[in-house]
Amino acid sequence: AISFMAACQPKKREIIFPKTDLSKTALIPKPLKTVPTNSAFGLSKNTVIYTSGSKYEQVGLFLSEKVKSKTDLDISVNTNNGEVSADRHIYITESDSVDLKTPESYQLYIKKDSIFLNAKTAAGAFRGIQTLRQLIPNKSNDTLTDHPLWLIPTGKIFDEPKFEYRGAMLDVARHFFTVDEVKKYVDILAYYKYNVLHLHLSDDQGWRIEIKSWPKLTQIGGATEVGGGAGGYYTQDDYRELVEYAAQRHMIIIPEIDTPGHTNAASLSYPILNGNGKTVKSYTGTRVGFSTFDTRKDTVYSFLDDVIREIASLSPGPYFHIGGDESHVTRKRDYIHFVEKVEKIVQKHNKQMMGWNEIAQGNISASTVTQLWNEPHNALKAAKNGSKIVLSPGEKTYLDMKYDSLSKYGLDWAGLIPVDVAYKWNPETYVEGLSTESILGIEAPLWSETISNIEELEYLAFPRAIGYAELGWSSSENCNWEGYRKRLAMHVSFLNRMNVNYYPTKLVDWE
Ligand code: TNX
Repeated sequence: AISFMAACQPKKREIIFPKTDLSKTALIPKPLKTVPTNSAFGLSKNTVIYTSGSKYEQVGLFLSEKVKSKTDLDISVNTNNGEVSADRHIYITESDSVDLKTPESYQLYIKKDSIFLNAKTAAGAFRGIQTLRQLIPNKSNDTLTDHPLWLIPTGKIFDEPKFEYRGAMLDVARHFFTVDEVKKYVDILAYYKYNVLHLHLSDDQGWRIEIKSWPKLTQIGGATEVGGGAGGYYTQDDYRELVEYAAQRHMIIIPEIDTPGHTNAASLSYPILNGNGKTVKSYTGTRVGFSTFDTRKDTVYSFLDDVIREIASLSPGPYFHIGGDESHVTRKRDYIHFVEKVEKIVQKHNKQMMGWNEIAQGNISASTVTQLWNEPHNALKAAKNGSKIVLSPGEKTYLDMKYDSLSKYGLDWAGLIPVDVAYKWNPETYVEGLSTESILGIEAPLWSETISNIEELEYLAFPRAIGYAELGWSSSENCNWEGYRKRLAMHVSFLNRMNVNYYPTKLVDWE
């Protein structure tokens, strides 16, 4: 006997999908392992997303929003709104499978009528969602059935990051970038599985974050920038908004207050901090290395205690970056005294210190993270002491270096960095003697001496930042320039849809 339910179920007509190949899709970063099964999942108005738990529901809602903007489909999350006859499901599920080795690992099983996305954490699910977004074609197939289907190739994807830290740095001090501009940058970075935005919040030319206990920092120090423009700063509410926006994309913001050099704007606001023996004047040029705090003054440390306390209280992430680079007018012993003292202040506020490679001259603790930009020997010294290293070698990862001699923006002190040079290096072997276990990850800094708005930012950042995303996430066996440049060519539609002013290098045959 046939049950009432079964008898009333409309019979699903078997659709014959065109042959697909999941392993030949243009995913960036390239997943660890892909097994194609050559059929398709038809994303349509009849698709519904189901998620486990409220954190996963946020991820589901994010997917639904992105599906809407790409296809105009309204896909509901955890409700079947009655109007649709849901016959295709996307399940986003927490899993404790041992195959999920890191918090950001995920597995994607794409079948003809369901997609299963499994992850240990919402962050892992979020990374998997980015993969799924990239698999949704730009155009629907309108001939297979009576409604449009966006055909996603079937198969399995097993994926995990190579490095736990995949960062981009933005210098908002040399030129200020608004909250909306930073959000747009975060959106694009998140699509490529970045998980860190490092904000360079202070430098000689400007101070960019409100500190309630030292208000002149933004009143005076916030009012200048390179070239004499108006500058600007984030209120603490603005900063909270950015932190929250990034958190929704499972990214952290690392605040950097650059010290003891690169401090002209702070000393202009409060001359008592100054230690270079000269009268402080506002500075809107692009020289480096002329300013320093007075490292023997107690006020400098009570100032930093206030600044770090206020910023740490706005920062859910584990790190506080103290800069530490190019302190050319600080005596070496004063510099070391300073770094060691400030490390204790950062730790007192429950953060791990981070600093540019010069900090390793001091006796820093193993929990402090050293960011390599130009001195492998200092990175090696820190690693030997148990510290983790973030790799940002100038000649490979500096987004502010020109692509070629004709580049409209950028500097060239670390060389020209065309799109292939940016991609063709292996972080795991870049520093001789530095073991993979010591490498926390990679970060691409964008210094802003030559750029002052989002179009100029995008011109320098893209497409190079997309390559660093792959170098940071994909296994080195999966990083291959010929394969990458072909996949990158297919990303124009995303970049155009996002209105990104990328540099259309001739090294890529853009679609
Ligand atoms: C060096 S890299 C700097 C910055 C400049 C940058 C320009 C580093 C830690 N310091 O102050 O903006 O070069 O490329």
